[in-house]
Amino acid sequence: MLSDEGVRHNRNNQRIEGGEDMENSKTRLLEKLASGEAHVAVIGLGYVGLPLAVVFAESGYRVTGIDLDERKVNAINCGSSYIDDVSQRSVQDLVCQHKLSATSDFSVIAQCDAVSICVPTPLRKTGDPDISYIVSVTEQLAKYLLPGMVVVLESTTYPGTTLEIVLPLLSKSAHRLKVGENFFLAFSPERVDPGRTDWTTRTTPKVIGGITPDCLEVAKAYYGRAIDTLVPVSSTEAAEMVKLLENTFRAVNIGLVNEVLLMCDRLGLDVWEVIDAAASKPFGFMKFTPGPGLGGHCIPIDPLYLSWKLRTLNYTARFIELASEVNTSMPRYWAQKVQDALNEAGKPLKSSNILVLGVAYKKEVGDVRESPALDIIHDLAQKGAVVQYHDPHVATLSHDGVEMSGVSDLPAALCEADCVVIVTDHSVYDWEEIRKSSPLLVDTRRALAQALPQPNPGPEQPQEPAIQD
Ligand code: SAJ
Repeated sequence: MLSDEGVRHNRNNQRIEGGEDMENSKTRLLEKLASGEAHVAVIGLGYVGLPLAVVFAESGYRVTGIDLDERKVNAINCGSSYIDDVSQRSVQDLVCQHKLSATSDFSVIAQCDAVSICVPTPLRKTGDPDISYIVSVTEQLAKYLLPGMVVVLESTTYPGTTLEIVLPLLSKSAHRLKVGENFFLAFSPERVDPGRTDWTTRTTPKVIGGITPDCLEVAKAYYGRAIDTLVPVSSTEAAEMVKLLENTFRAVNIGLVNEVLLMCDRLGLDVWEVIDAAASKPFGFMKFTPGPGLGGHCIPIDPLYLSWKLRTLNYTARFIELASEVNTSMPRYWAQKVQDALNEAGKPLKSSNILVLGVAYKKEVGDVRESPALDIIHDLAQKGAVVQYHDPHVATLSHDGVEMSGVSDLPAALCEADCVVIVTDHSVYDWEEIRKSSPLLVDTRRALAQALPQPNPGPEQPQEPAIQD
């Protein structure tokens, strides 16, 4: 966070003109936020932006969502939600009450008091951060930014983005803006966990850091109306780092538990038994589970934003890079398990019918971004297997230029498969039925443990083989 001196220094870097009455800018903005009469813009209406727009509108603000995807804009203006975690009813009611609308026209920002930016931060093909969405949206925003406004960046990014990239772009505005004086800038990372219902956008504590103390004060007033618990930190860089720690923590621990699986495989131990027993420790242990690899557009990617930033500072973030190496090796491990299972059954992988159960990156969602299932399908197909998939949440998918449609007749597909590989353990699956119908099974999630307990077959009865892992 820039101190007051920093702001004065910052001011010297900016053209100064007969200034807006600074104190008034802040006071008037705080009054609008407190009364709920503020008009808010949310840029980016995906799984983060739409829930945020809804919770802002429900708190009393008038909200205009901005997105370049006309389908999203039209859906919202028709009172329809395209995000599973946002009910149709909530969008419909808010649109009818004129508390929520959407547009692809950035000029609406000139009528707003507050703006939140919720755009993607993917990786480039080189593996480096791609903040082009943040830059392009900020350049648009700068055209319409006026004194007396607050801007909050939510997109997960490396420490320094808000201060070093967003602030200079916004300061190019024609309106002699002075951060912390007549406009306010903060960073507040999103913590949306798709599919989760126990913690929502409103109830999940939200970290927030400002460029200056006044920026933090205004951003807290902006978010405090809609979010139950705010967690203020000393700067935007600290807030950016908090988010990366959260997701790096997950990626590294998932990498560790995947390596424990590889170890147990070589030791002839049941990794699930080991983890379940370790999880009985009431303190000092947090359970993570091995699986097919690391999917989603956050956990596999966010830590690489941090390791990239540290490389620019001549530091190698070894845990991040090692975890990424282990996690990205898991699809190949499981494809080999399928080949081994078929081999045990005297069948070549080549030309065998493989059914992949679940292709979403985790259960109960329909998102296939970075899903390890795609790599497993790719590996098996490359070895000559005939691969189909079933996923109740994913009707079609395209990967490596290959378009696939999920099978619709699951019972038939189970019987026709030479091997079934469980990749995503959606709750809707009848695991007992799958266990009984599949000639050969590879279970990357220990989903079959959810099958009904088998009646005790009595002494000396052979257990049906279900290849676990
Ligand atoms: N996974 C494992 N083993 C585990 C946990 C997860 O293999 O023990 C896998 C999952 O199958 C999935 C990937 O890791 O492929 C990511 O899992 P996730 O539950 O972290 O899923 P995300 O990326 O949808 O959500 C996370 C959020 N998750 C939780 O906090 C539980 C949260 O960290 C962020 O809000 C969100 O990413 C984000 O947007 O950053």
